[in-house]
Amino acid sequence: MAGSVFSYSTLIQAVVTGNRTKSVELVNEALREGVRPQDIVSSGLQAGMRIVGDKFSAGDFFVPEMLLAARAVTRATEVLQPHLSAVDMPTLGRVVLGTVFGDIHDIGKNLVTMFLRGAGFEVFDLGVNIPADSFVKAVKEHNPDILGMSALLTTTMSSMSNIIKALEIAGLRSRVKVIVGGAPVTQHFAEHMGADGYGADGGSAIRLCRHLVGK
Ligand code: B1M
Repeated sequence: MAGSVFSYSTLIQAVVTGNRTKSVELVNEALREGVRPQDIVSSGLQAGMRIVGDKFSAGDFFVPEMLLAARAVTRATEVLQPHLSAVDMPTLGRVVLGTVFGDIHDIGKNLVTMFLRGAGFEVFDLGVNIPADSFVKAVKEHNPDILGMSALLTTTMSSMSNIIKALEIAGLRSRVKVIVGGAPVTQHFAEHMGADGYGADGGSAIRLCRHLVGK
């Protein structure tokens, strides 16, 4: 729209109402106006998703509304992808990442993947609903510096410790650093279950991974 000025509240509203077309249009508008992609994610897309979650908790929204909002964010994220990706950067390290078994939430994991790739990490994204043995198999196959697990449900975050145990049984635990994240996960939980680090968001995941690979 000629002469329009991007506002976060309009983008948040588009996400909350699950309006894909408007979300994409507004992200493009923000990019044209020079807004940082990272800020579009945190102050626009993620802020909208927080409101969707609150409405779901309050019983004002149901799964279909969450799904529509998720699709709007996924489309908007696709537009942001090239702006978050690294060009001709030396590889900082290799990361294998996935959402744990029983959990199909992937927006946060996809964003972390994009942020890490943007920072120069080589990332193997295993997808969602990944059982412990598939994480172990991927560590054997890709020999990563870091294994990342994402969980959005209080019922699935507990399986993260089983994956660490499975790595120990396979004799791989000392070969790979383990990081965890997702809305219900905390620093305390990460330390308690034996992870090497916790990332609250894409930016902190970058800082954490750089620290763990010593770069
Ligand atoms: Co669901 N869901 N959901 N959901 N959903 C939550 C998580 C919930 C908190 C909503 C609520 O009640 N307020 C609630 C969980 C409650 C709990 O566990 N105590 C919930 C529920 C209950 C459910 C179902 C059980 C609902 C049902 O069927 N009755 C069901 C479960 C399905 C399953 O997984 N088996 C379900 C389904 C869904 C949809 C499919 C509809 C959809 C997901 C679509 C998709 O992902 N493709 C969905 C959505 C969209 C949400 C909310 C609204 C938004 C999640 C999101 O995308 N956030 C969510 C409420 C909320 O989180 N406030 C909710 C935006 C995203 C950018 O943030 O994922 O936190 P996040 O990722 C961040 C950080 O956490 C961090 O960085 C990311 C970027 O900054 N991070 C990492 C994430 N992973 C990381 C890994 C790292 C480091 C950092 O290192 C490895």
